Amino acid sequence: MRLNYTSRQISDLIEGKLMRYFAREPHNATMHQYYKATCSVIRDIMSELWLENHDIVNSHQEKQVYYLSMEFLPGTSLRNNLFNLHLEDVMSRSLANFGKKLEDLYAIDPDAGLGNGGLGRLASCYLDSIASQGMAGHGMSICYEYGIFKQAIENCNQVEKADDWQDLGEAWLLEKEDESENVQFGGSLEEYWENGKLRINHKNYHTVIAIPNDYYITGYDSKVVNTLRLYRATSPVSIDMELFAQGKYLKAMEEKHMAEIISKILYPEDAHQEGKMLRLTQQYFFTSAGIQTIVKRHMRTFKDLKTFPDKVAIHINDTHPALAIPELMRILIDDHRLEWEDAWDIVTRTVSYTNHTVMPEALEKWAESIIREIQPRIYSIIAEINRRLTLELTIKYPYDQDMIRKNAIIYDGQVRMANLCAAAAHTVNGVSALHSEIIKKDIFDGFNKETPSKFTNVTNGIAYRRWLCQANPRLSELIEDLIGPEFKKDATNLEKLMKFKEDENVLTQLHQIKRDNKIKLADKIWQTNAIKVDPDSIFDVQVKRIHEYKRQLLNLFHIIYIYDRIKTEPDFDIEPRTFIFAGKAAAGYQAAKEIIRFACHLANKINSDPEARDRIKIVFLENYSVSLAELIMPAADISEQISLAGKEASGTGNMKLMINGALTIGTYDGANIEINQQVGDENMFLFGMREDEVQKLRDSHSYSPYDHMVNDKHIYRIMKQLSCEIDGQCFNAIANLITNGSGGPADQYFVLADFKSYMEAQKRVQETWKDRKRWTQMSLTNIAKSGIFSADRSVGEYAQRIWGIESINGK
Ligand code: 26Q
Repeated sequence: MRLNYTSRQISDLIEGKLMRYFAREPHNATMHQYYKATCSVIRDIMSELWLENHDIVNSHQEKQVYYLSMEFLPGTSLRNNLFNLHLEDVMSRSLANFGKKLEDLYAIDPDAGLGNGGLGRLASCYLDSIASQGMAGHGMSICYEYGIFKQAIENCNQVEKADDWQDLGEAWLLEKEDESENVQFGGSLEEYWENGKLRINHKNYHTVIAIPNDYYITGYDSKVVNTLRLYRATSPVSIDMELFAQGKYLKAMEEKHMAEIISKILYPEDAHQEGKMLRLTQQYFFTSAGIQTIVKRHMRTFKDLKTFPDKVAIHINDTHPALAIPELMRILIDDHRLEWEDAWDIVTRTVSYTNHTVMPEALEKWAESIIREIQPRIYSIIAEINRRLTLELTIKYPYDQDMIRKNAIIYDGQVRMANLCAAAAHTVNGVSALHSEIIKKDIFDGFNKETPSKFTNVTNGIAYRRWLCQANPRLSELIEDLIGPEFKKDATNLEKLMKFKEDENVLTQLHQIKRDNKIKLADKIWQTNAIKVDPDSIFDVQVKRIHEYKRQLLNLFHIIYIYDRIKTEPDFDIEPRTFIFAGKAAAGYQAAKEIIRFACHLANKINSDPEARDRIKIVFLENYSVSLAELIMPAADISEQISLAGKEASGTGNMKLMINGALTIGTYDGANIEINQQVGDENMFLFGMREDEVQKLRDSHSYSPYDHMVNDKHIYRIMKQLSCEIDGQCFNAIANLITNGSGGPADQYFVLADFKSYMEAQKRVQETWKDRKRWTQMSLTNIAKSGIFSADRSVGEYAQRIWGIESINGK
């Protein structure tokens, strides 16, 4: 699909915007004004496409999916939209008419950081693929005023700075005030009889208004434009004039203030749930608004709720939007007067759910009292779902108390959101083959016995047109020269690259492109960290949130080991390496913050040691984000995916690095296993315990990190240095976590147990690097075999097996 705009036309449109919005002539407009004018022109184009597409969807009455998620991480939009609409060239020329460069606009396009990490980025990758494949599907979330904090590293400590993204990011949003919804909080319930039926009246509640801000989602070469609907909270009363008249000015504005807090900020925790009332309030706020809109839209077109599950799929991204389930029940029963059984039938045929974690501390549980306080009617519906579920189980398994203990939604005064989702969803999926098996035997053991057919796997995928074509244009061009442009629509075509495995010329070009990308990253490192790194060294990359289970410590301990060998054995054989780290720690996660401090001090120590610094370097890049990732992925030689087996649900950074030609050093965990199936043992570096071995070791209660320390001289020396030998700093808290557990189990993520195996895998990395041809062939193989990790494949599976939606392209 090509749009027919000339560069003159686009220039005229931009000029018009500059005049009308800013009263500026092109020659005296600022770069920010150009940016806003350009975004606005593109937004208009997308609006036109959206309107067209809206008509098609309505006239064909196609089924649509709504993807509910507390988080989306779109990153930047300008380049992506131009790329998708094939407008990059024409826009470049239009701006050149004013003497401006498109690249300079890209540089100021802010990241929309409305998510923490993997889960939010996955949601954005999926919206891209849904539109690219011509399907009707929309995201729904919160329009956080402040997204994920900006991370600064000051004196080796993480400092959180506010992310005021809307200053410029607002250019992409379209407020639709007329489609606002009222969300009711608090209050009490009153029962009454109506035509012989018991009805519920919810009274004395207070109302918060949810104002939609739509963010257009374009697809590659697709006429479909979908929306990500982000709700902003406000109050129906701006000032309480009664209180104002009494001179209570602050109090008079309290209600508005309290309402607006709801969409103020994204919670920065991503694997730890704390029972904070505001978090649950956020969850009910956007799910209620979203579900109200979905039902209204359906009624407007179809005028009948019976067809609802045939026309609408609602997807719950992790348990965070789980209140969508009782909310839909509430609307069907209280507002549309359906019987419980009919409402439940509709809900259970409409809702599907993805689980993203098995970490017990991340599984959402809320005190019954909190849910009751936030919305008593929602609480009463959850209690009724639970009553019916446990009654059914008691009848079916009269002697199996375990079944109820495991499956109950309400247990011990707590509401378990994962069980609510498993009870209501027609399909429950994990995000990699291993993870989908683990959830069946672990958290959903009971449900799996009861309804095994509900459970399935959809391995994650990435928006590879962003991560390869846009982030690594030179590699993308080379691929296009070699195999033609079809790979941009169907990533499995990348496999055709295999026939160039022996082509010296291609291998040389591949190496050269990687080297140039490394020079670009080296420039960035020089600008931000004032560290000079060698583009001919191995760029060894571990970029992801900082978590104990992801085991950045394993990597850091190994670096100390190498350093130690360099210091004690002057001719120790080491290929020059640059260890690159990036990632945010949740603001309240002390151990993760210590790991950052440790990495930075270790970097100071090594980078300033003349005996070591020309052989190894460490860089911690601050503020890991989608745009920083776009710079790092194309420049990586080694991809560190070293989580404890069984803990990383899937990982998606592993896929982004793979498609950019990095080789994986990884454990048998998450999607690493599927990467291994694609490339074989000979094209990656696997190490460490398997999931069943971890389980066995844990169950045996015989694991002793202390023994590893005293029996292995290298480990001993590493642990010793943690006490005050790193850049004059002490890391006793880290040493304690490993050796005695600081209250919990010692070394609960088995860092020391996997150390030796990791060290050996790292030796294999180094030996392989010495043979450049072999390395580049492995790199090519990784690119060629990465097609399966396209989000198009994942979304295709969801569409076919879970949502039941189809493409409208060509209709
Ligand atoms: C829950 C309750 C209260 C506060 C915060 C949370 C919360 C927020 C975010 C819990 C978890 C998250 C995010 C989880 C996440 O990003 N999981 C990752 O999902 C990716 C996409 O499926 C996987 O690839 C990763 O393996 C998984 O860790």
